[in-house]
Amino acid sequence: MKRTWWKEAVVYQVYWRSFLDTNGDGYGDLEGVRRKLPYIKELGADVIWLNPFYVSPDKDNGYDIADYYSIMDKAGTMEDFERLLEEAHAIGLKIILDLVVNHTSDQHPWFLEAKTSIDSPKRDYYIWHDPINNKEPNNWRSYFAPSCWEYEEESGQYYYHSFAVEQPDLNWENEDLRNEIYAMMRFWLDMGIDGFRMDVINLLAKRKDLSDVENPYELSYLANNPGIHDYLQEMHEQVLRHYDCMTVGEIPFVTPAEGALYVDETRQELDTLFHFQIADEMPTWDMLRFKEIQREWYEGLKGRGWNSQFLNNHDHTRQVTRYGNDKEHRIASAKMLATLTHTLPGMPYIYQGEEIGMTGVSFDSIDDYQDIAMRNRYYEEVAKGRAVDEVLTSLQLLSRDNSRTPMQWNNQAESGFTDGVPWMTVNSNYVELNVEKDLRREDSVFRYYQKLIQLRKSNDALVYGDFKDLLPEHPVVHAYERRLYEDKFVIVLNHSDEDVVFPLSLDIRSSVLQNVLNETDTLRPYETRIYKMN
Ligand code: TEU
Ligand code: CA
Repeated sequence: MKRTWWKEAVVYQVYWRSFLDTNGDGYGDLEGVRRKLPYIKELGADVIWLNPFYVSPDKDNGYDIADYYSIMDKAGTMEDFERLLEEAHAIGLKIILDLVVNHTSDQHPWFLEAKTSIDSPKRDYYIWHDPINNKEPNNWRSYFAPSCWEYEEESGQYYYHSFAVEQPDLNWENEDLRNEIYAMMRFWLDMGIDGFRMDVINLLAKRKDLSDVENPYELSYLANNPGIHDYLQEMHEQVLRHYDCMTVGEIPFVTPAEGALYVDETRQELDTLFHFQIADEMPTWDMLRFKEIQREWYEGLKGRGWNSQFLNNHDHTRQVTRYGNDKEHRIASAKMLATLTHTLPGMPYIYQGEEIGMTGVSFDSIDDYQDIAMRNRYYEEVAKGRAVDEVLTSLQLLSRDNSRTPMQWNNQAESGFTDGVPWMTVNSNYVELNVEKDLRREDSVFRYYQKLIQLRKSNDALVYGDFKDLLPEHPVVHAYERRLYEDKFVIVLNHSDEDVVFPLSLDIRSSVLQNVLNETDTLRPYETRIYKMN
């Protein structure tokens, strides 16, 4: 496929509010990101994705935007952002921003105006419906609430929200609204940003048939509705094609066939996507399913469009906790998972802290959890009469707060994240698990990431090479090759707590990168080897 800078890039996701606090208010900030640019550069990343920092009541940590053109106080000022962007560019790092245009905050001036009367010109920027039989129009749930309809007293109508009540969905059928969004995108692109990560971008078009669904919990009816590709093609035509930028769409509920419609290069919509087949279908590791998902996406996008690889982010529990073994084999399994995201086909994404193998948390009380998704669900279930302990335990493993605890920089107070009181409790393992320690050790997770990234950068086969699963049926070993012309790599890894016999015949002592010191024909727990075959 055609070469582009972004296909070769590694993205580092910065959840800035948990990254580095420089003014003692307990929240990370843009100035903190700026100070750590050399760190991100040293790791080897090329692009930084910043989670939303726009003015927001912060009910959903910035995903409820009240002003697309200014920066919230917690994050800093526009000057801070301009300085960050300039210094990033000066050292060869690009920055992409979160584009959240499926919904706004209920405090956005558009919504405040829309609420005032049915005749307000902004009314149609949102989605309204009369009650049916004196209640919600149907049984659809939202991501964060029992219904996607919220009653608005003054007008006697319901408004539609795919997420929290405080996040009303925008009406993309309205042309004025679409033009406002395109203008806003141009504003940031003209400032020099390098692209967008597009929040739930496949939710923009809404289902027209309002009948009840059989299983409201399954939520896929919120996404991929007719009209979505028209909006994305228009957005490309109006905005994206005029800039040298990259776009990655957050696209839940897609199979490879549907995913290809978003990223097929001839269709002029998005560059790449996050699909959630792993995150949503694998609460814990499932090797055969994982292999199948990788094969299907490779085949589905082959020669057409570009995938992304990630195993965690700010919404999904840290990968070493969810998919590795964060107790006996934390370091080996963190390196093994890294190898997967950096050598399978697609752009690798690193979520801050992953590069030192940070782990998830389980707090004892709901009061320590901040995540609106978890809190709303907790209170909904408790109200049904379920025992509080049982509800808490059932929500812990997948709570979004698992990945939102502050970055662990060193073993000083609050892990060096803040001089004040952190907005969210620091994981108590920071004394042993922190950046400073990893930087001192040659065999650390951080050093392994560096080597992995360098290996990928110096070998096009790991970026553009064909993919072949060598052991589709093996329950714990994943072995696959990446081949570009005469260059071939074989990656072999053992995803288990037990030793296994090395299952391929090749010169086992010639690996170019390995996460465990071992040259025998037995793979140790989580052992991973990369071989270059010529
Ligand atoms: O997340 C949307 C979301 O919840 C899903 O994409 C989910 O991760 C997926 O279906 C897999 O389970 C985005 C943001 O990342 C999140 O932080 C926001 O809360 C949400 O949109 C609303 O803006
Ligand atoms: Ca701060």
